[in-house]
Amino acid sequence: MRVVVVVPTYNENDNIEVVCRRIMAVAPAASVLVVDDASPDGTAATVERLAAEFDSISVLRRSGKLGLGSAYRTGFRAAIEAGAEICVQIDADLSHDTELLPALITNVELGADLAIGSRYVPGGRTLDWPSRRRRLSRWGNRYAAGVLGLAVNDATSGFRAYSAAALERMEFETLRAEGYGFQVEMTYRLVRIGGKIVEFPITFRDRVEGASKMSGSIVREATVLVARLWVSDFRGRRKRRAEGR
Ligand SMILES: Nc1nc2c(ncn2[C@@H]2O[C@H](COP(=O)(O)OP(=O)(O)OP(=O)(O)O)[C@@H](O)[C@H]2O)c(=O)[nH]1
Ligand SMILES: [Mg+2]
Repeated sequence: MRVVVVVPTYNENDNIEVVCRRIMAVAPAASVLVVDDASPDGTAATVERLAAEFDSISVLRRSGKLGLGSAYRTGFRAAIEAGAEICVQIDADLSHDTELLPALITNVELGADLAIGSRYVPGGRTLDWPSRRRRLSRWGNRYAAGVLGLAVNDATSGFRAYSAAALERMEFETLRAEGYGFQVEMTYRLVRIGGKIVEFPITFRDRVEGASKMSGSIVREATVLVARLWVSDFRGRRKRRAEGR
């Protein structure tokens, strides 16, 4: 199946060449689409240099820092238009193990609508994160899964593969969240349309180069979003009950 790996970047010049080369090494048949938000550190120029070497690497330059969620929405649409049947998500900061890309892709080829590289299934791990950050991620996941009734252990993971058909069915472009909320909202929407999710264990490593874009506003966005999804779910259930369905 045709695979496009979408890599969102903001100031990842110290990482992007390594991650692109690693992807090409483990998944030579895939294409890489970097979605760069006018990174001041020249990330897009580095990708253009790589694109001259590899036909299957390209960069989509956006005008400014418009957010992770919208970078993926734009990237998925461009990938599907270019013929992708599977759209992969991976961070540019080498936190995700590119060696596991073939496993992500195979899971979708075998029928999953979404394959998640998960830190919170047996065998999954997070290395080098300070305990505060670890707790935030763990509790964020418990909160989202508990409130929304998602049978998913790592709904905030950004290492995933979707079937393009499922992305279309879930109308991904109507979603609005940006940070971790984006991953949760996508997972929730996929569950609601009856999509099939497979999780498998990964080891997540903290970034070595570059700065994190994680912020208080991203955590707030995700917290409010989960509550909002719960309210709309509750209203939907009440309405269906009242209509006797
Ligand atoms: N295009 C684009 N990419 C972004 C934006 N914000 C973050 N990214 C990229 O999204 C990926 C994940 O961002 P990180 O800063 O690593 O965030 P994180 O992994 O949640 O946090 P850390 O673990 O602290 O690094 C990286 O490849 C970033 O460069 C954005 O606004 N636009
Ligand atoms: Mg990161």
